[in-house]
Amino acid sequence: MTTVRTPRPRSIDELAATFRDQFDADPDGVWFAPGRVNIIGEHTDYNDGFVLPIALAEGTWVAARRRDDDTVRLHTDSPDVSDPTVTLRLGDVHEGQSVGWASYAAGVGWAAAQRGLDVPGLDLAVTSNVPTGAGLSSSAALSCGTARAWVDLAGWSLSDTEVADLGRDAENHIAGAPTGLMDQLASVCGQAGHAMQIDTRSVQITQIPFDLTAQGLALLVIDSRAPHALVSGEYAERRQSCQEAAQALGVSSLRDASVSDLDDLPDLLQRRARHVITDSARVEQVASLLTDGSDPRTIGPLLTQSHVSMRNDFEITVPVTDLIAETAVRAGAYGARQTGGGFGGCVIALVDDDAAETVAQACVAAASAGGFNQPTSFVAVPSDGARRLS
Ligand code: GAF
Repeated sequence: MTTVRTPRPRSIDELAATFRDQFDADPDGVWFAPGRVNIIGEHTDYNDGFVLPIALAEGTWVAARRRDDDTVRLHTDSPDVSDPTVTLRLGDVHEGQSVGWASYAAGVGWAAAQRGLDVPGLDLAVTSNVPTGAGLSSSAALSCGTARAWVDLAGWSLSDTEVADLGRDAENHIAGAPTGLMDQLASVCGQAGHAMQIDTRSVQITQIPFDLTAQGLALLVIDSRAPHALVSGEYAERRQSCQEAAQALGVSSLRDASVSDLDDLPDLLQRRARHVITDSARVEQVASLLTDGSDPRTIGPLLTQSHVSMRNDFEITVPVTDLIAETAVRAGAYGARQTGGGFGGCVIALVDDDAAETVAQACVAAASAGGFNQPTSFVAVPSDGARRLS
């Protein structure tokens, strides 16, 4: 039995047919925005640090049609939501008032209006092959796919960073998840065959060639199926701790602190800050190894160190992701770590491509022996960012 399975891409024709069923008209176009995997640098983005994500081939497809009023009608085929069809007026979308899953799409219109843009209503039908709550940025895929569609249909002239910002504002102000900008930048700015080293302070993106296949390697994504939620209190609590640590150190963000500054902080803040500072440094180390001609296998131990730092210092891993990361390394991975916001979701493992199946099966066996959900696995392929497809 094959354990590693590529998620099925969605068909544009099927999505257009769904759109016609829902809205009795053809869409003006279809857009796509990817989810992401973060290779390293976790919870560093809201501390002005470095991150290193790739955009995935998996993502969200958005069929959209411009309206001549301020109504937004949305439909999803996701089985995970109780209200797949939502109708609202843009004027009724307010900061701090979530409208459930629709917040990630309608919130983009709200964010555009905040910038003084003229915002037309839209009809939208969406479908996705990124699992929700798996730490693969299904929400950024929805908000950035919608943002790309809105930009094109409204004729706004915005930079890629400004498009990503619309997505983040939807997430922060309407959905109520206090995230940084990494996921939206990855979803908008991804390039096939590259990882993005992002300096989140200057919002400078360096595209680094990341063609593992050419080296006989694969980045295996193992979904623990222990769902995480960024709107729950834990993510906000970590963000708050980082702010407190920076304040106690007299710096504007942890980007300006070093590990040697932390001795006088209370133990908890010391550990939180140490994770952020060391993980941001690990991004720079991984980026150097990937650009100086080193064998990419040499990044493996840094991935594993990142997991240990998230487990011991930042405390955002859970028993099943610890088990999967340890099992992957024992089964032959060069390194493995939980990716994304944490508290469940996916583990990534750097493996020889002919070892992917063995490593995935070892993780299934270990999870089953531990009484956890059966993990699912696929190989991540660095892909292009949000774009119009038709
Ligand atoms: C989530 C957030 F959305 C990102 O901004 C980032 O903080 C990440 O968690 C952790 O690195 O994906």
